[in-house]
Amino acid sequence: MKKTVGLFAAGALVVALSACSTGATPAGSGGAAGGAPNKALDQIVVGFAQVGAESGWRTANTKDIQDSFKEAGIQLKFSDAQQKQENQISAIRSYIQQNVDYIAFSPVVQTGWDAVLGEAKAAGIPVILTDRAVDSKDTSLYITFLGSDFVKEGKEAGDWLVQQYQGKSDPVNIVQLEGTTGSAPAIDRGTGFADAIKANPNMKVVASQTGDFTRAGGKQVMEAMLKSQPKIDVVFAQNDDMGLGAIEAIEAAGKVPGKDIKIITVDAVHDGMQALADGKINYIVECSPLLGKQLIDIVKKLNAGESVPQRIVTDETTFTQDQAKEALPNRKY
Ligand code: GYE
Repeated sequence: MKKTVGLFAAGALVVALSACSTGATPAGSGGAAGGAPNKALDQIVVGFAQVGAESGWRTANTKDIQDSFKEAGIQLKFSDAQQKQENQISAIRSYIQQNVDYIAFSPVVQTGWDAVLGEAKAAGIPVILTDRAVDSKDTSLYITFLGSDFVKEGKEAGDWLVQQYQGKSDPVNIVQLEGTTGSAPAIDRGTGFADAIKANPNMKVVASQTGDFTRAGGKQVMEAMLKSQPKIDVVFAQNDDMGLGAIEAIEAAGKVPGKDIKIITVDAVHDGMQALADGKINYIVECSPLLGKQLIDIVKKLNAGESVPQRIVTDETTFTQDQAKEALPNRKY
């Protein structure tokens, strides 16, 4: 009898505690996660819902996150959504069910998250966005967004191009290989690039299509564009992998990538940097996949009851061919 009462009391305590944490966790209210859980680091559980394994960037990002959690001694539950939003939503729901302490995820597309993030909020589980943003009016659905400024990346790609053709008024025909349709980096890089070139009427994006951030996608789209476009001067690939796929298509068509057709990409992962050093790509805007340590910092701060900024922008640079040759030997990914 005594035992039964004890169990019941313990049950009541759990209910009381979770009710308390729900009330005390105003997810995304500008930073703080509410009352400090102050758990020992090895007691903290973070569920991470990754996009997939579509690119060299993603592989480096996954490795960095897994390594950083190991090093910090914080428990990580990891899932790969294979670039499907419905898989990511199920992963998040399963983390909510498992009552993890934090959910971190990189949303495959920008919209359609309000329902599941509302469920996390109701369960009192703070959500951290890494890498990609969500498009939601309700910013209380997440604590912070850690990642790059994709508009700036697109703008830097366009600025470089404008500079290359400065003083010339001949037509410059550009084709764009877009990332995953509806994803923050595809939308924002496209916006930044268009903005940078818009003052130059001779520069025209003559075709723009998604290659879904993959090498195979970039190759396929480029093959079709080489057939349908009478003259292509420049490829703007919204990531290295699609640019690398485009190089294969350009070479197969008997043209010289980097010379007959200039190529600009974003990411600066190892294979992209190698192609840049080899003269097949002309310019790369860096996008850092190394978000693991910053994610750990956020988790530690929230655990200690400290606030974090609602937006944390990653530092990054750009690379010319010469700069790539110099940077390659020390590049970690
Ligand atoms: O540029 C691309 C990846 O979201 C920043 O996703 C990331 C992008 C990255 O597939 O290679």
